[in-house]
Amino acid sequence: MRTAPTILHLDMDAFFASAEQASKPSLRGKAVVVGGLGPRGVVSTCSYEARVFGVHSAMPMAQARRLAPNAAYLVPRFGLYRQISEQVMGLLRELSPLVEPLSLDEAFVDLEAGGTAWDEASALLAGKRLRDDIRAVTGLTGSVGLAACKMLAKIASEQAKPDGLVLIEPGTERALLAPMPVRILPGVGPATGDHLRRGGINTVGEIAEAGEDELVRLLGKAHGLALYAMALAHDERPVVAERDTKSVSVEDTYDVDIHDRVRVRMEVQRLADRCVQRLRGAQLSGRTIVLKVRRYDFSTLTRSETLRGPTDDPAVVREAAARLLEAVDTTGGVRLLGVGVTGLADYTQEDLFAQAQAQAQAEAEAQAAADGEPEGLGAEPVAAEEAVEEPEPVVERQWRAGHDVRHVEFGHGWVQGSGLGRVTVRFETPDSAPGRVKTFRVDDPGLEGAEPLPLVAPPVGEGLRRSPRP
Ligand code: DCP
Ligand code: MG
Repeated sequence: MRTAPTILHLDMDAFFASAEQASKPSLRGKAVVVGGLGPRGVVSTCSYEARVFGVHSAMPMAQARRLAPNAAYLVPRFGLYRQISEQVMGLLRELSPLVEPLSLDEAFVDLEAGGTAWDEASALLAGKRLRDDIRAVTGLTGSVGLAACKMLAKIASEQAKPDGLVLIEPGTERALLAPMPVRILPGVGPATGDHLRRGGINTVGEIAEAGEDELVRLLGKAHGLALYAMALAHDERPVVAERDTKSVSVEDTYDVDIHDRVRVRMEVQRLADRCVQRLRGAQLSGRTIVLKVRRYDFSTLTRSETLRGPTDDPAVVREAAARLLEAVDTTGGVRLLGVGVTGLADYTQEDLFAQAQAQAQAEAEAQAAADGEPEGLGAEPVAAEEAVEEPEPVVERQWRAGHDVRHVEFGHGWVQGSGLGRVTVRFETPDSAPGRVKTFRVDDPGLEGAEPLPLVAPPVGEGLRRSPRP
């Protein structure tokens, strides 16, 4: 393990709810709950003001309403959150090429690999600057943990919440972990936690005391050894750059084994095309092409080829897949074929028209996936987080709580609520004072839907608000 606290973990504070508060001045300092508002809706997250009442992520919305009846209830606006996430991830990539996002609002960064930090003082400085920059660029706060390994960097950012920074000095890890509940360790969910408790182990220190053999006896070899190592603060997991471990892929299983070599080739071409469609839909490109073949006897082979640079060109993927197939013996027949692309990179598309098309494609793919199209080779579902957004009751479909609107006379605002043929709008913008509320008929011709406004007005001179670099 490294000797300097140069692994950084960032986690934005109450992410969706903070974005809503930044967007809507009247909600700042108030209880805000974001999630599905339909009958089976669950809480995505809530502001710290709402957490005081016991509301938390994944709680049924009905329960949240009982606990915090006066909170503002809003549906998520994923487009806005994704934009903010991209800004934040951009700032992280300025620190190091080794950035490992875990979700829209959370990532590890290897500061040492980026040459940004090499000891405690430089790591602390980088962490402080990052927090300032995030605030300047997005208007939101994020908490930062710094430590010599991933596990502790994440624990540190948890301790730093909200709006703080915690650095764990190398050498102090075991003492720090010892009194903590076992659930703090990665890989300890409710089931493992219960299991350990029945074995008389409640804290991380007790895992260390129990010893390796006892852990293996309780949890089996792989899990036991891994957990014992974590309890001793041994965590050598590297920060893995974005998407390196993920893939986009498609596969088909055939009812009848395919014997005809020409037909096999055709199927592989078809799968390559579908894979590229999916890749483009997710606005990605990748360097490694993977072919998967399951033969008549269930023996399964994967073959891969890594290109010089990332591609999303159907011809390139088709050719690579065909080359890989040439090296595979299919006499006897195949029952499954798959084509995948890994080593993914963000795909930047200048052409707005193509971008719109890619978006439509991603939506179609997500729809197809939802309709039960088979997913292959552990494919990442495109826009999975969209699934949280559920259909609203009919009256609210047009005027969804929390979404932006524009009125010809009163300007920009957001839907505070609707029902009984009326819609209530609060007219305010991210940089205005808290605004006034007005009620309209749902079919008011002066009212229309609008795009979210940026939370921070774009700087006049680029970088003016960012912290100075030496
Ligand atoms: N999220 C979700 N459903 C969950 C958990 C989270 O939709 N069950 C979404 C909403 C969160 C975002 O992911 O805003 C980030 O999740 P976090 O766990 O980081 O929670 P928050 O950022 O909201 O709060 P915290 O300050 O505790 O990090
Ligand atoms: Mg968070």
